[in-house]
Amino acid sequence: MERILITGIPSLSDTTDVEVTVQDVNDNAPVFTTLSYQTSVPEDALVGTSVIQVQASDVDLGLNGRVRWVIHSILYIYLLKILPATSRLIKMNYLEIT
Ligand SMILES: [Ca+2]
Ligand SMILES: [Ca+2]
Repeated sequence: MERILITGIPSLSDTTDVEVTVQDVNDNAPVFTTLSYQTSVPEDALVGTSVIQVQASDVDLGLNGRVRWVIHSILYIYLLKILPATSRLIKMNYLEIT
């Protein structure tokens, strides 16, 4: 809470209390807890098998601190799916190594 003073001519004045709430802006990028992950999964593992859980944090508040996961690799986009609630990567299709 801040107090504001206003003056005029002739020199009369009054004061009032003003409450200013500073809102968070999305000025921080999410940061992975670990720089890279390495794991393995059998090619005959069932669809839905958990492959790995990744983690990232964002110091912004509320929605600004929410991390959204997207798989960018064309190769893996059909093979793996990331579950937003748990940031867990699961197997979506059968993989075959020839
Ligand atoms: Ca952020
Ligand atoms: Ca912020």
